[in-house]
Amino acid sequence: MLTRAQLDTFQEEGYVVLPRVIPDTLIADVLEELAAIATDLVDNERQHHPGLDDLASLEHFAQLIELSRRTGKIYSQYFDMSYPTGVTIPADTPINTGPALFSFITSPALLDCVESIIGPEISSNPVQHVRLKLPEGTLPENTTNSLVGTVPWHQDNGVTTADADAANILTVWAPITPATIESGCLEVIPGSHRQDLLHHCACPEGFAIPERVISSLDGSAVPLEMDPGSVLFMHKRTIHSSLPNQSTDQLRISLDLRYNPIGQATGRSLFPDFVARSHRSPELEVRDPGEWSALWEQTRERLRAGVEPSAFFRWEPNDGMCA
Ligand SMILES: O=C(O)CCC(=O)C(=O)O
Repeated sequence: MLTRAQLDTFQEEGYVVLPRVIPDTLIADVLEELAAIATDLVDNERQHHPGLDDLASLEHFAQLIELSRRTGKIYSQYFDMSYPTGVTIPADTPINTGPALFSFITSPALLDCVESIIGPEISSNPVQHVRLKLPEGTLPENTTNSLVGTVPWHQDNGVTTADADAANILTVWAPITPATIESGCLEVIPGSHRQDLLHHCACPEGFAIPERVISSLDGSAVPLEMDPGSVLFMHKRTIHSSLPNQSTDQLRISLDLRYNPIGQATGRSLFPDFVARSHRSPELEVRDPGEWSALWEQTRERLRAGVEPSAFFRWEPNDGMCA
């Protein structure tokens, strides 16, 4: 639950960070789940590239960093709990909908906080990611994949479709490893949620608010260093971005989740939402991680059939407003 003072901060600043929300055991479970994926990946790559045999002596995530550096490949999709947006995907596109992630999304301590902000009828919004931000020096050249690199300035309202503009979508961001200025924490512009939705322009990472617009705004960016267990709650129009990971050997691992009141549009209607908590109709709550996983499997089948980018993006790449 948020205190009155914490709720006031959320209203005033457009965000609030709460320490020690998520139990250590849950953080450990998520780390273990991700480490197992990393190990499988490395084992699989070693079978095809005997030159990678020495990786076996490294710790799981060090193996992944070194694997990415040596192969120049991006492995983010194996860890993410969403599919790529706006594209038709192949049948073998991986996704990570493991039970530890499900336990995190539905964690009672987290949902108590979410309830304080959006009320007791809570849907898990499918705009969600697992990010393993690689050290800059190990990123393949010209990488623009924001699951492993930086994220430019944006409002989350700008990454959902316009049908959800009236929805009360809350962003929840949680570090699984320490998020520091060095490892590439988030930065936010306090009070920026009072802006309307700003125009986002096409950029290599997707869509972003141009730097010239950011520098003309009142208020400067605040980096949010956070420890695992703490949680950031953020308004959908709060302007934010994330810094590069300037460490040499640390993965910055985080989850970004979203929730909205049951029945409201999610802004990504091709992806599955589910009832995470309902006081009114508890029988609607999804409690089985397998059920959640199946929803995403069914989604993959739909995406294989072909998608229109407009089903995901509100901005036109060449709309004449970004020159
Ligand atoms: O985790 C990050 O680096 C960026 C996350 C973000 O911008 C978001 O969740 O909207």
